[in-house]
Amino acid sequence: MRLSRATLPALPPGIARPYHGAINTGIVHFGPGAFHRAHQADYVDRLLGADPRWGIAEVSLRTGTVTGALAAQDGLYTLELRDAAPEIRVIGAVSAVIGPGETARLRTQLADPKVRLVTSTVTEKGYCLGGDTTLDFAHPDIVHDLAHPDQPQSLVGWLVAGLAARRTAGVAAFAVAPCDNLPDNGGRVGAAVLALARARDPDLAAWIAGECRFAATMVDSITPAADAVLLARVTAVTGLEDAAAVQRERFSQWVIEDVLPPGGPDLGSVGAVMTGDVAGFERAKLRILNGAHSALAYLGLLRGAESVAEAMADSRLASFVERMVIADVLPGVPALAGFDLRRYVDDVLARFRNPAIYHRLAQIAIDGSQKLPYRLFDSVVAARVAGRPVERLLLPVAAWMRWIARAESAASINDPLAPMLWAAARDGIDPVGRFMGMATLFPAALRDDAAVRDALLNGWQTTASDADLDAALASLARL
Ligand code: CS2
Repeated sequence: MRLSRATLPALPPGIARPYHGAINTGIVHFGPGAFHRAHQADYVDRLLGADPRWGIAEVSLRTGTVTGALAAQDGLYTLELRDAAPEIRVIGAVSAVIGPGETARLRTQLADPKVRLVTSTVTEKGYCLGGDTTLDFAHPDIVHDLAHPDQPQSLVGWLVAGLAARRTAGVAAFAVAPCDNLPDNGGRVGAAVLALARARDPDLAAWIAGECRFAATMVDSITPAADAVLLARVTAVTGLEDAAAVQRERFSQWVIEDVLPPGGPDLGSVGAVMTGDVAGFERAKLRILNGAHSALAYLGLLRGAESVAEAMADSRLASFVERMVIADVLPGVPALAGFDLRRYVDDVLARFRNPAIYHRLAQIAIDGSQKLPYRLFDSVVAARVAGRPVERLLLPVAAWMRWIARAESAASINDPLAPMLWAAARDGIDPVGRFMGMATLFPAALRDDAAVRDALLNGWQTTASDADLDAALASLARL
C-alpha cells in the first residue's frame, strides 16, 4: 500500500501525521530535492496547523521523478530524523506539484496573488551565475530565455516571467528566498533577475527593483540522499510504500534575512531565525562546515572511505581537517556577535561523527567546481591577505584534482565543468597551471600567486602516493 491521503489512517499510532484540514498554496518552490523536502518543507509543515495559507507548490523544471512520486502520494512523504532515537513524521506541506513542461500551470501559479514567497534549491549551478556575481549571459538556458521570455528554462527566467505576469495583472510582487549554499544568495539572485529583466524590458526591471525583495538565507541540516535502505526502513516502520521519503540529522537551522515584506508566512514562529546578518552566518557555515565537508570528501575518497563518519573515523584525516579548520579557516572568518565560532567548529565535527547518518562522500564530491570557490578558495584568499600559510587549505584542492584525474572518463564526474576539469587533470605537463588558469574557478587574487601554485604542486605530488599522503596528513596536522 502506498502513502496517500486515503491510506494515512493505516499509519501505526505514534507516527506524527500532517495537518488534516485544507491548505492553500502560498509558497512556490523550485527544486523539490531531498534537502528541500527534509528542511524548508518541514518548517512549513509545522506552520500549517496555525496558518494553512502556506502550502507549497513544488516545481521541477528538469526531471519528473520527484514531482511524479509526490503527485502519486497527494504530496505526502515521510521524513526520518536520524540520531540515536530516530523519529518519523509524515509531512503534508505540499499543496501542488508542477512537473517539467507544465508551463501554463506554473505561470498561473506564479501570478496567483495568494503566493507571497518563492524559494529555491536548485544547487549552485542552477542559478546560471558567471564567475563572480553576475548572470552568465552566455549560459545556454539564459540565451534561450532571452529569446523565449514566455517559455523560460532557467529559474532566473521563471522568476522574471512570474514577476512580469504579476506586474501586468496588477498583483504585488512575491518575495524571493534562495536556499542554496551560496554566499549572499539573495543579493546574487536578485542581481541576476534584474540583469535578465533589464535585457528584456528596463521598465520591468525598474518595477522589480522597487517591488521585489530578495532575502539571503543560510540553510543547514545534513541530508544524505534517500536510498533503498531508507525506503525499506520507512516501509518497515509505517507499513506504507513511499517513493519520496527523506532523511536528515535532527539538527536543522534556517536563517533568513529580515527583509521579507509583512503578510508572508511566519517562519520565525516555527524556528527560522530572522536577522540582519545572514551573510556572517552563511560565510561561517560555508567555510567551516562545507569547507570541512569538501576536504573530508576528496581526501577521504582517495583514502578509501565512503561516508563522512568513516572519514572521521580515520584519525589521521580527522586530525588534519580539524587542524585545517582551526588554524587556517577560523582566523579568516569575521566574528559574529553572540556566536561562539570555536564552539561551532566542535559542534560541526561532532555532527560529522553521527553514527546514525550514512552520508556518502561521493554525494558531497559532486559539483566541486561550483562549491570549492566558496568553501575553500575564499579561506585561501583570507589566509594570503593575512600572511598565513596555505598548504593545509590547498591539500584538499589537490586531492580534488587527483580524484578527477583518477576518474575513468569525464562522463563519470558529476560536475558541469567535467570535460574541462578532466582534460586539465590528465594534462601530463602542467595540470596545476591548467586548473589555476580557469577563470570561473580560481579567484583573480589567487590566479598568479606563486605561493598558491607551490602549495598546489606539492599537494599534487603528495596525493600521487598513498604513503606520501599519509605522511603529509600526519605532519600537517602537527604543524
Ligand atoms: C554538503 C552539504 O553535499 C554537500 O556538498 O557539504 O550539502 C551539507 O551537507 C549541507 O550544506 C549541510 O547543511
